Amino acid sequence: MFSQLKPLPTDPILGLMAAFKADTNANKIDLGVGVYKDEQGNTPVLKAVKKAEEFRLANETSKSYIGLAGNLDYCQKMEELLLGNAHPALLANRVRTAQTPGGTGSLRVAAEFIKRCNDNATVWVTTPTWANHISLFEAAGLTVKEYPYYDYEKKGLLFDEMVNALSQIPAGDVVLLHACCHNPSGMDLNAEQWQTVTDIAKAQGFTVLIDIAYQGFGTSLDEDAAGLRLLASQVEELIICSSCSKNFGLYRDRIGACSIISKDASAADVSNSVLLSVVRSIYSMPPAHGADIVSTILSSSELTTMWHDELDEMRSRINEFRSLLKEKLNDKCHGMDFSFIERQHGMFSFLGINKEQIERLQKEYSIYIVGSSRVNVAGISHANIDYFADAVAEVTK
Ligand code: PLP
Ligand code: TYF
Repeated sequence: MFSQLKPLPTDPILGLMAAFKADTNANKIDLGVGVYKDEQGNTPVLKAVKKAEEFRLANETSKSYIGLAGNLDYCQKMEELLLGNAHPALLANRVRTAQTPGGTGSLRVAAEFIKRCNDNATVWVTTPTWANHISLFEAAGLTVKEYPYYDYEKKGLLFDEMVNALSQIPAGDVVLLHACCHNPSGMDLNAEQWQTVTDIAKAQGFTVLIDIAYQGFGTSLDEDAAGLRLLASQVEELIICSSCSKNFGLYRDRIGACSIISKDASAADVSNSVLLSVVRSIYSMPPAHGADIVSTILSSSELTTMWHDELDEMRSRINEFRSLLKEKLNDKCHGMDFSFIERQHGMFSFLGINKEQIERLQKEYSIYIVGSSRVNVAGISHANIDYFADAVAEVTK
């Protein structure tokens, strides 16, 4: 039976990780996979996480099953982190949340949930988007289509084109929006644009799915969720797929959440029963560790302060290097303008260089960036920024 199988290509981003590991050049730079790195190029466990893990080791009393929705305290804390403490949707008891294995698990659960709502739903994603979005929704048997988003020429948003496209999407379809730190472009909507999109969603009646994988990496925990909170206060139904991989640095512990907002409390109970049925049919119950860590941190004011400080430090470092990178590249690459890097948010921006130049960076300089020219700004440090900017100047000459 297995002999029928044809080999499939690997994920290009994860492939870069392996190629980087195997490279013996001492000057090599990894700007590929979206993982935060400190000045030394490490991705350390956050101090707040270590403290919470110590607490857990000392206090865990059982390894019994945790239930379909996972850790309920974690689910509640995530709703508050995403929506803010006194959001009207929370006060009206319209939100139901399941702990999921990472943001990816959340998206996969959401895809099955959408399929149960409407077998014929089309999911609309930004051009471009995180490649996994497309495969995750297609894996659930949904059709995926794209709407204009990033302007590769002007390095901004194609907002008018986006508005035109969204204005044609009917009720029964789903529109995926990145809450902040758009992957891969770094280009986010401003407050006015969020309001416009919300108005279109209300007029058209389509359902919005918000993917929030970088809360706290853009401007602040609250600012990065402002668009999501606006939508949640003005539309009847919303799906939120969140991840603690980046902001808690819990990547390999696979911790995220899928939150469904319904039109009222009783509709929310129905949605919840379907959400949990989907969970049961995929993995039954999520693993406990990551959720315990997050709920321990968010239950302690001391650990929450520690986490906020560590998150602020990560964001500040990224933003510092956005500015430095812009300066160095503008300085060294004559006739090119990299000021867009400073206007974008989160770990990613497209350099806007071509395939051949990207290949030269890898072959001649051991600088690894994704084939779309997406760079992870967190991979830049004081130690490598000149080497990087000189290499970009050389290949773009
Ligand atoms: N959504 C986006 C846009 C992402 O970039 C990622 C990956 O980092 C995820 C979701 C899911 O991340 P994870 O499954 O590691 O929590
Ligand atoms: O885009 C990124 O780099 C992150 C990490 O299959 C990632 O979102 C990349 C590929 C993948 C899973 C996670």
